Amino acid sequence: MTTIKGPGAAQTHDGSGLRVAIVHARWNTVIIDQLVAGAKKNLLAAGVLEENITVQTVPGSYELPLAVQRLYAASQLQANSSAQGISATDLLSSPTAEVTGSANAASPKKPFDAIIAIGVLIKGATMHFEYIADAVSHGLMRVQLDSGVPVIFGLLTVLTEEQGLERAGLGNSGMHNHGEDWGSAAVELGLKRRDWA
Ligand code: DLZ
Repeated sequence: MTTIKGPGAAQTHDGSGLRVAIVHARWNTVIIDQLVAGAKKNLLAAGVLEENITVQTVPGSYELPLAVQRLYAASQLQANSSAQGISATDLLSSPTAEVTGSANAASPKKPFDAIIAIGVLIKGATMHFEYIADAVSHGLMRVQLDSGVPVIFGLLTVLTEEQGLERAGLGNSGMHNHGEDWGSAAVELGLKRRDWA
């Protein structure tokens, strides 16, 4: 079945000069892993260097806004710091932080050009879903507007597991992996934000 819904024709952008973070929740890991892989795939396809992609996890989606805010602040501090070798983990002072990629590298790094926040909320029997979805949506928008860094909204708010699997490209309907769109959006916004500075 054809549909008019979607991000439109793919655009080509050169992401080779960009530094991007992916922050993802660990709830609903099967779906999350696929979304993260899709985002990373399109970042790499646009030329973003593997070493310039940082992946960090948080327990659940509710933790995403703070993690995005602190990660971006840490990357700014890191860029401004004359003390080379200060790690993002040190700056975040987070006992549970798990940083992969080059956020720990001793070489100076520029602040992130975009951050992709990925979570999967699946509606349950209580009001948890509504409260978390609302708080995270507003929180991520607030971080984006307060900081000026593009925060890509990779929060799936689905009613069933099947809906989540479909949107990660794991269903039977042929729906594509939405994580890929988020990777592309991060590159486009990371570049356009420079033009809009
Ligand atoms: C508690 C909770 C529930 C019920 N469902 C989800 C979910 O579907 N997706 C998700 O990312 N996180 C969920 N969480 C965990 C919260 O986001 C959060 O991690 C905890 O409430 C601790 O703050």
